[in-house]
Amino acid sequence: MTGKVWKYITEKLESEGACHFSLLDPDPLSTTIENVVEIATLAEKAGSDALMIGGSTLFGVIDDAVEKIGAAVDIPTILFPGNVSGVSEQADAMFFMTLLNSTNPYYIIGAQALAAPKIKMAGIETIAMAYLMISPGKTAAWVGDAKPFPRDKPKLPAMYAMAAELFGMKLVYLEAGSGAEGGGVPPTMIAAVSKVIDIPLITGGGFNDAKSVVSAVDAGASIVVQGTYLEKNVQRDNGAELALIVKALKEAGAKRV
Ligand code: 1GP
Repeated sequence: MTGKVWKYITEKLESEGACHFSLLDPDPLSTTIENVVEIATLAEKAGSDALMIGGSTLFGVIDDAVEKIGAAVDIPTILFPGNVSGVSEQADAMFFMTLLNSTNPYYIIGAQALAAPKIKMAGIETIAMAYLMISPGKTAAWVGDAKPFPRDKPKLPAMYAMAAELFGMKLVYLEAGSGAEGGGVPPTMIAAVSKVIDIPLITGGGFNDAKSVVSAVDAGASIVVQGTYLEKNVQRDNGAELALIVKALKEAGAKRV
């Protein structure tokens, strides 16, 4: 059954060509819930289309953060779990992810199986997503026992993305890792992967300015995720620069409608 959030995403992609998602990591060791809620409201004000909530090294329970973020915004809250600890009934939906280039079956199917009963019983909307780790991969690659694809080998994620589509997954995520250097996943890789699949491609990890975000969309990404940029900048100017980044993304997306 198609859920509300998936419908929202597909309708947005159809009418606007591309979406901007904001990643929030409510980790009490490095931030407060109040701070994350403020970033969330500024992201929404700047035009970001949805909030992803999660992280690889989640300390504590995220229910409270998801509930408070959800109460403060109208855009969807989507869980982006790094493990079973990232599941919350408070979110509008969750990316049901499999780290396909992990070397450890736990991150491909083990954690998902352990979380499945709770997710089914709670009736959380799930969006099946192939998660592909691109070098450097950062913390997520280390935690997920991944063998990140080299940045100059686009055929490797292209094959995995095709397999994901054949498995019936709804999205393919090319992840360079939060805080990745080098301006995100290379546009050549995004182009090579998006060309061989008919499902939307989402990418994140190191997209810190309008130029890299627009390059990703021009190369074929449907959704670009920013996390670190928001944490570092969005409160500085009340989201003014983020609004320009989102505007540039939408202009690039409009060319594809
Ligand atoms: C990480 O792709 C996301 O999972 C976002 O990365 O924090 O570098 O924006 P950044």
